[in-house]
Amino acid sequence: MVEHTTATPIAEGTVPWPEELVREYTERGWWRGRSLGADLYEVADRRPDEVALVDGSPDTGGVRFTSAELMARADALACRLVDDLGLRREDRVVVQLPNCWQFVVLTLACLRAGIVPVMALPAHRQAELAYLAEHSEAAALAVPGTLRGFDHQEMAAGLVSDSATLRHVLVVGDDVAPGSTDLTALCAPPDDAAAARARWDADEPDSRSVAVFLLSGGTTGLPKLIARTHDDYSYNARQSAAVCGFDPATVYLVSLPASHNFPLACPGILGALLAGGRVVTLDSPEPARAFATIAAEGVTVTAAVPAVAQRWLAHATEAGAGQVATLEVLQVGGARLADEVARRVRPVLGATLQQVFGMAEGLLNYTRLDDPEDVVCTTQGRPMSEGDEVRIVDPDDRDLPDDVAGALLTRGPYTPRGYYRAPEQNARAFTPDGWYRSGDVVRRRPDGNLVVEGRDKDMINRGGEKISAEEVENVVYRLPQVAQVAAVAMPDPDLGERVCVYAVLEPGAALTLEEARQAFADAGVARYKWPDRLELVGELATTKVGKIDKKALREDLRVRLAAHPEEDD
Ligand code: OOB
Repeated sequence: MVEHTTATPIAEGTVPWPEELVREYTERGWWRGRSLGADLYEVADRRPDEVALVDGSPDTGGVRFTSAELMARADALACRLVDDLGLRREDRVVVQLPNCWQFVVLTLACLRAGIVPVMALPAHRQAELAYLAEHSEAAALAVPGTLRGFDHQEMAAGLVSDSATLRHVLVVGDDVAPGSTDLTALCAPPDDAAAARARWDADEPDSRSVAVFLLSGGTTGLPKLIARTHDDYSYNARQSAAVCGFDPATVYLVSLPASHNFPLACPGILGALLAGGRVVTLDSPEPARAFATIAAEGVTVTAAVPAVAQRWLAHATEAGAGQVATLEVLQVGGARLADEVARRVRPVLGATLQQVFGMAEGLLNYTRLDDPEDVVCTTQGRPMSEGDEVRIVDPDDRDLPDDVAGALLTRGPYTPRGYYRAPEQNARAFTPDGWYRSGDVVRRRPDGNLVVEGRDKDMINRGGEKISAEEVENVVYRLPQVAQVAAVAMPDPDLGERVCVYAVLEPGAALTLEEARQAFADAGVARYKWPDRLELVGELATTKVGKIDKKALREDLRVRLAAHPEEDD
């Protein structure tokens, strides 16, 4: 056991917006100057007895809470986190839960108490979680007991014993080990709901303090944390809800991992609740289960990545679309949706497609529900807020005219000015006057809609999950056989992209794809980052300045795939 240290205050690591913009955002009503918990109560108080949360998953399902019940449980959990576990305002909790009602109650409890969830993914393993806990100086970790055959509770116990700050493991599951805390029990209704509420009403977190930490899409060796404040994240969810037409009749299905920005707040769980609608959680987007849940709960809107949308289209083509008759809007984002697939959404599913081009760093672009079919099927929409600033620039940061593709830079009322505790990365990813370099290559049409043409960042987008090439390369470099390595995106009909690793070996050495994947398992890295294909080569092409030429490698891969599509090592 290591000695526990006390976490340093969050504010030290965040980059605030300039004060004159804070005034402007506030004057224009974008920032409300109050906590997300207060926003949620304002809505819940108008419709306390309406069902706000339904859990549709087999393990945690059968749960339906009204708005009043949901908020009361969140307040009760907030009290217990503080009184029973000793957590304090600004303490961090790494949240690694599947989509379940406890995820929602925990998130709302954190918002009420000013405890900050760090939104990890169920797919993450020791490597990612240890880093997130350390970098955020987390005091607690919330995990499922076992999920898809993996014992998260055991992993969490190991992380706690190696960590200087982690003190608690919160578990959702039947077999809570001694030493762990049963999160479901901690989410029980309060004895005195009015008292629990009054406590947090009187002790609201500051609106400019951090509400949640999101994870960056990954271009560096280690993921970056994005500190989203109550002011900015509330606006993110409310404005999204307005643009997407969310209202009290909305029934929103969350089947993508809920800790992603898209299903969490675009408009997602928070947007649905803030619009007075209902959230239905489901722990997988598997088509048969998703369709059955849509039918059972009368789901009106949901979010998918293109890979999921394609599976749903295939399922509907085979099994019919009768079960999704209530579905009015299918949001698709996270990766480029092919125009041909986009065109099939309305005829096959009977729902309006909405393309969403967003990022955990902020900027959200949506096609609008009344846009012409051409806009909906061939563009990724336009910024949701009047406050969004977008520039499309050439390699020297000079603005480009409409219809010419260039790098997308952005600033605005819900796009933070820097990553958390990352001054070096901030110097690269943000300009001195606060523009975020998204790494996306886009073109703006004269009608204002953006078309994503590609990217200039070293990232692989595997079915919407972002993988840093550098992170993959760092793991492969641990193998003694390897002299040089480069990870590149490999085109894939189902996932859009997969991970291909090019390696130059030491003289006389050998390496198989299986051995390379084993290195990822040994390092405790999430499975979606493991290489799908290995290409052994004599040398790696370099650019004029001596950097590995990834463009040339992608072209080489295209040629190899055309010649030997099935070969994978
Ligand atoms: C969403 O957020 P992240 O942070 O996982 O990834 C952001 C990156 C973007 O920079 C872009 O490279 C890519 O994902 N992306 C898209 C896209 N939506 C995201 N590329 C092409 N077409 C799209 N429609 O992925 C995210 C966050 C909020 C809402 C929706 C997606």
